[in-house]
Amino acid sequence: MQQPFSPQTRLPSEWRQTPLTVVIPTYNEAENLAGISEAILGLGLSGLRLLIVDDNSPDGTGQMADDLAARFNRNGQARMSVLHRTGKGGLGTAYVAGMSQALAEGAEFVVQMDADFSHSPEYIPAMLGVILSTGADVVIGSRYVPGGSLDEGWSWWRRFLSWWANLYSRTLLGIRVRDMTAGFKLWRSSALQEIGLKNIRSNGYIFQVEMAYLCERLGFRIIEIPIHFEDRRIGQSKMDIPVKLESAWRVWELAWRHRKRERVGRTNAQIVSTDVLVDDGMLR
Ligand SMILES: Nc1nc2c(ncn2[C@@H]2O[C@H](COP(=O)(O)OP(=O)(O)O)[C@@H](O)[C@H]2O)c(=O)[nH]1
Ligand SMILES: [Mg+2]
Repeated sequence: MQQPFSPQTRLPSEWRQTPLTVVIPTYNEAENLAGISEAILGLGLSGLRLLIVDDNSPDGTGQMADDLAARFNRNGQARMSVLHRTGKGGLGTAYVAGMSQALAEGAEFVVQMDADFSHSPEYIPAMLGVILSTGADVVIGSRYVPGGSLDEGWSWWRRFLSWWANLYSRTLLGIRVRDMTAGFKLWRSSALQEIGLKNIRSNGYIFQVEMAYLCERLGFRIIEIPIHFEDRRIGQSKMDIPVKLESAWRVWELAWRHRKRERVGRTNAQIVSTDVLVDDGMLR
């Protein structure tokens, strides 16, 4: 099947200057950090800043991030920064801290992604092209829209778990986003402000579900673009079985907690997926 858009999207030069902060939470990612930082900062997006949120990783990821930042920030540039937290506080609170800092520093757009190359940096220009050309509130790198795919190495059991988690949370929350647990997203800053990061309590996978749910509750314009999701290149997943199980009952809890959040003067969320995308990442 033909890819509905090219990951190596070329953007007009003024779009490349868009103030955009990529937030990556890390816990024991020393083996991935240099590679992912170089790939992201090498995309040729002059407005892009990289923010690492490290939880005092025992493998020294935090120190390595400082060293990389010193290298990338030579000549008075501010391309990379590091937020150090004192201990493993979970993915959700790491994102809330990192996104809050990005907003405070004036980012117009914020990308969230893993450090482990599951989310290929090559999609970032395409996601930026889509959000700028459509005015969407959020672009989701989705495994479950036409053209999206999962690592061939995933066992049937992992596929089943991911499929089931999606079906369960979509049905229970009554929402239409296809990839509810997607961790690769590009946010318009105004959308994060409207969500109110201080209202987010979830950690683990449920953080992604909570954010997706609020996007629909608040009537956002959501675009899912297809990605190929690679298994992490090096190291182990930090998401263990208890985190996964906790997510299941937390879906109920977040449905209750956000029951009064309204769409402010908007009709239903508009959810668009790839069938309207053309080769260069722009919408028809
Ligand atoms: N700062 C911080 N990062 C975390 C924590 N847990 C996971 N991460 C990072 O969050 C990202 C997603 O975790 P990962 O293990 O790849 O989850 P998976 O892709 O679902 O297997 C990776 O970059 C991890 O290093 C945490 O407690 N604190
Ligand atoms: Mg990962």
